[in-house]
Amino acid sequence: MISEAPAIPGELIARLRTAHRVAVLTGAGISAESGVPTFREAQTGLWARYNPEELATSEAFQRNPRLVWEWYAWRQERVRQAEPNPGHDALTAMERQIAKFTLITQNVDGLHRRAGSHQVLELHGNLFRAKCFTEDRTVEGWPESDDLPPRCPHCGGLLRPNVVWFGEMLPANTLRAAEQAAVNAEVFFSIGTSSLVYPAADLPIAGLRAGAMVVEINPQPTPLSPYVTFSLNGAAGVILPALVAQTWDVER
Ligand code: BJW
Repeated sequence: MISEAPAIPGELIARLRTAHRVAVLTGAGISAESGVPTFREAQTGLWARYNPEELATSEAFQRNPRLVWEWYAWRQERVRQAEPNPGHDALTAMERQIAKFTLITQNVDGLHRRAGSHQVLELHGNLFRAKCFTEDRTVEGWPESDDLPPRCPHCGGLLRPNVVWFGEMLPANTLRAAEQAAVNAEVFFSIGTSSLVYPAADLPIAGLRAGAMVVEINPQPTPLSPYVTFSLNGAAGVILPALVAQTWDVER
């Protein structure tokens, strides 16, 4: 991984200084420097033999609800122990500089809000919320039990994490707001995402088609890379603070 920020293109700095509308899409890579594993990297310990793509489905939950619930409980614990990193912090600083700033995240870890970002659209839900698998209603609290997953206090159905699994619809209003932000943006950032999962992966393309300058920040190339205006190759926690400091001359 590159630890020094690559030069930030002057054209990007100039565009950001006058921009009124900026949209940012983040993925698991922005939380990697907080110690939260990315979605597609190898898991550790107990979970090393499981493939996350195969656990994040309603079929997996139906087959083995306890296993899936425990995987999410393990991830919750890792996130509780994590802190936002300089990449998250730089995005909160960027929000303060831009009149209409929208932070669209695929992450379910809540770290952007913990860092202090306000305009956050959570496309894939949140690890710390639950809903009823049977009735799909959000559930705030439930009786403690040794049987996992816990049961819905309303109907007795199994509870599941309130996240979006493969084959499920994204929250309609949130997706609509994200699409609006993408097509209205003067600058669109795609940060720390493999750009493999739709409809999130379409957002930078929608921005590009509508005339945005599209900037990718990632140590690795992705399927989006050939189309972007600028690729900044490296860690978000290194590049974003440098970009904010060079653009606005502000203390974070
Ligand atoms: C760093 C870094 C550092 C490392 N700094 N970077 C069109 C075409 C083909 C398929 C489809 C399509 N439209 C829909 C589909 C189907 C499907 C899909 O996209 N499949 C693809 C895999 C092909 N999509 C869906 O099913 C979606 N629903 C839907 O479309 O509904 C309508 C519909 C229904 C039925 C049929 C058809 C349509 C739902 C998608 C839900 C995704 N859910 C998950 C799980 C959420 C809960 C959980 O966390 O457990 O969301 S899957 C997983 O992937 C998770 C992530 O949010 C998402 C994206 O992953 P992300 O964030 O990109 O992470 P990684 O690990 O892949 O990448 C990390 C990146 O960081 C890497 O690039 C690193 O290099 C980089 N990095 N360190 C910066 N320091």
